[in-house]
Amino acid sequence: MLEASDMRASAPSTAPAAPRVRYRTGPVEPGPTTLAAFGFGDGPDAVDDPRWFRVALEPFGDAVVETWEVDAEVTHGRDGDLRWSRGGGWLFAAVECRESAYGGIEGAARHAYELLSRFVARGPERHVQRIWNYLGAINAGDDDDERYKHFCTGRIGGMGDVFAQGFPAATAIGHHADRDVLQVYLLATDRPGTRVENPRQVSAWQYPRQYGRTPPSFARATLLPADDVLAISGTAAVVGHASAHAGDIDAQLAETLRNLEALLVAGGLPPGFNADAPLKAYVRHPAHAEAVRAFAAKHLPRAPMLLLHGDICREELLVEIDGWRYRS
Ligand code: 3EB
Repeated sequence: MLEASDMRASAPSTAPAAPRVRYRTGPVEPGPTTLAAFGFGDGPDAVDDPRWFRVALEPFGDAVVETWEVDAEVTHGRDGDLRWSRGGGWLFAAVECRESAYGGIEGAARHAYELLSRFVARGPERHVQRIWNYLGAINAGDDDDERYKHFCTGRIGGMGDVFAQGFPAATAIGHHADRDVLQVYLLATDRPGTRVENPRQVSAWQYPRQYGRTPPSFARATLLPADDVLAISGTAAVVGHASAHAGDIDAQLAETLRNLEALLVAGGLPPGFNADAPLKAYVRHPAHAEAVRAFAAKHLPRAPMLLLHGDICREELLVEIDGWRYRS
């Protein structure tokens, strides 16, 4: 039998590990330590559970479930348009709403961010590390009236004090499901993380006026506490503030990989995307899915890679990659 002092000595380090992100095939139900589980595209929902979230993007290839596992029991609930789960110092929160109930994309984005920031401010997990946004017809509308730009305005309007110390890493992608549906979900924790920018790129919140009235409010990546995983934002062929290689999928992929590698260096992670680097590629044109797969097979052969049909927030961008890089 262990003495109390022995038990202390053998206990894990005080900072609980970041959620483990995995892609699984076959039916998956959330278990006691599952913080969140995601299906992709149209499909039957096997469970009615606040942790189960169906992302409105169709996968290329077999159905996959993404799971986030923590080292602790998870509790969960619902609160109007918002659902949440928490455990081990980590919080998942998600909002799905109809734009038409909030006067359009700008009002819906403000609503979603208000709900999320109010909810996060009430609990101990008030450090938002990573956030995902999926909206319909992201590139519809001209110039300052493009829907993505209205989304950016609503987003900053709804971000409360919880985002005041700096923006989380983010993804914003256009879906092809019901155009009226906005989906936003986040990962937060009870300790601050470290924001990471890409020296090859102008920080998004400093983009010049030509990209819209409201610059996008996100960091390029966050190093989650306790520094064992880099959460990587949607990353595309943006150099400085400009889109590179318009119309050229292979050149955009190569530039995107340079940006991803630069983020690993900036975040102090080992180089390369190994089996502990689950990634997602958002592909604008289904005709490019094969090129993306071939690029990934050649340059990211060990990284688990999920391909999804989604529009990137600048019309000329054909592909975007996000994901995680664990220290292992
Ligand atoms: C870019 O680098 C590409 O608005 O939350 C990437 C990741 C992009 C997140 C966002 C936008 C967002 O500007 C677009």
